[in-house]
Amino acid sequence: MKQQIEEILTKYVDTYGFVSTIEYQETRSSLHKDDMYDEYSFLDEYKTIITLGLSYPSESLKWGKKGTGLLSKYSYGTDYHKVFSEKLDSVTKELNKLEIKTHSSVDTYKIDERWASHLAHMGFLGRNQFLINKTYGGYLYLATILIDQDIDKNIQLLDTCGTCTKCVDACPTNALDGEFIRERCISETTQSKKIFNKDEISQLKTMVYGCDICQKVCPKNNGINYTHNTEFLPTGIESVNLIDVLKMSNREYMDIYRNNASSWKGATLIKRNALCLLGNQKVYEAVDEIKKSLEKYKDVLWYNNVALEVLKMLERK
Ligand code: B12
Ligand code: SF4
Ligand code: SF4
Repeated sequence: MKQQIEEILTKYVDTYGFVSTIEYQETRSSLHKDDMYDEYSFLDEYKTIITLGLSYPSESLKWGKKGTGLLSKYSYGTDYHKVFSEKLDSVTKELNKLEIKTHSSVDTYKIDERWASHLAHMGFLGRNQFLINKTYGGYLYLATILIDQDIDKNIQLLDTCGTCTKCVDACPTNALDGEFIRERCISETTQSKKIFNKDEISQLKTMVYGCDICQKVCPKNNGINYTHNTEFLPTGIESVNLIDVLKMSNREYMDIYRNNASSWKGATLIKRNALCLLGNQKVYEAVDEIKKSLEKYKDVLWYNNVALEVLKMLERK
């Protein structure tokens, strides 16, 4: 049975692993309490978690032009949720033909995907929080399939960070000091609909969505650049003209970004991030457009607060 399952997995994903639901539940519940994954009853019907990885290219677009902002690498090309979901559908159809009961998910379900992947020996957990695979480094999207069969894990010797602290030292907001401090992470900031303080505004300089720093500096990623999953190559929309995005209606924005992973929280969030970049890049010609957008989003507190602060920055010249 294991061999049949592995033959199916090899057809659709770059790497995979197996861990028993019991090991996942026991180890995780002893490490983490009262967080968003601290509920395990859904696992009762299943015996094994298959963890799956799809690699994405590591090459970054260069930021070079005032008035623009980049999306982070994990949102280049087509939304990985869509690409992965299609692959998961194909895998589960084939598993179901073998009379295996399945439940697949990517990113959204009740499973801590990095912890499961680490237990399944698909890679080790780095200080930058990434699941780091021997072949693909941290450039790996993760997903899981629960199955009602016992499958032994493929045991591998796992790497470690050793004495390296490059990501901890490079993180501009000290989000990796000691443990991961989510509220400090710029990636979190770019995805939060909250009132920003001046510090948070000042952190968004060239990236309009996400943050790649702790992944870029990691030596375990050196020389890794797999481009065979061509869906994840940039298509041209990853370099965002900041004034143009402010001018867009929600519909115009969605027509362009619907299939991109950065759009999941909507146009207003990206526009709010664009405001920060416009302020920090001192794009003075944006003032009129910011004022218009302020009128449009007058009821959105977390937008207003940034727009007013950025106007002060640009009008202070
Ligand atoms: C919420 C979330 C976020 C939040 C919080 C991230 C975080 N570090 O917790 C925010 C918005 C900040 C975020 C940012 C990013 N994310 Co995110 N995110 C998630 C999500 C949905 C849940 C993560 C989570 O809350 N885990 C649970 C908490 C408890 O984890 P934790 O506190 O970090 O604890 C971990 C470690 O501390 C470790 N640990 C704790 N104790 C111990 C003890 C020992 C002995 C060991 C060894 C380890 C260990 O184990 C835990 C395992 O997760 C997952 C998808 C999923 N369903 O799992 C994607 C996911 C983790 N994100 C992903 C990505 C790509 C990113 C970004 C790179 C995106 C970007 N470019 O901006 C950044 C990276 C930031 C970073 N350095 O982690 C990928 C990671 C892929 C990989 N190879 O690791 C995932 C798996 C999505 C996916 N399906 O591919 N993310
Ligand atoms: S994603 Fe950026 S802000 Fe978040 S931990 Fe990594 S380097 Fe720090
Ligand atoms: S940069 Fe160094 S410390 Fe950070 S995850 Fe990579 S190897 Fe580990």
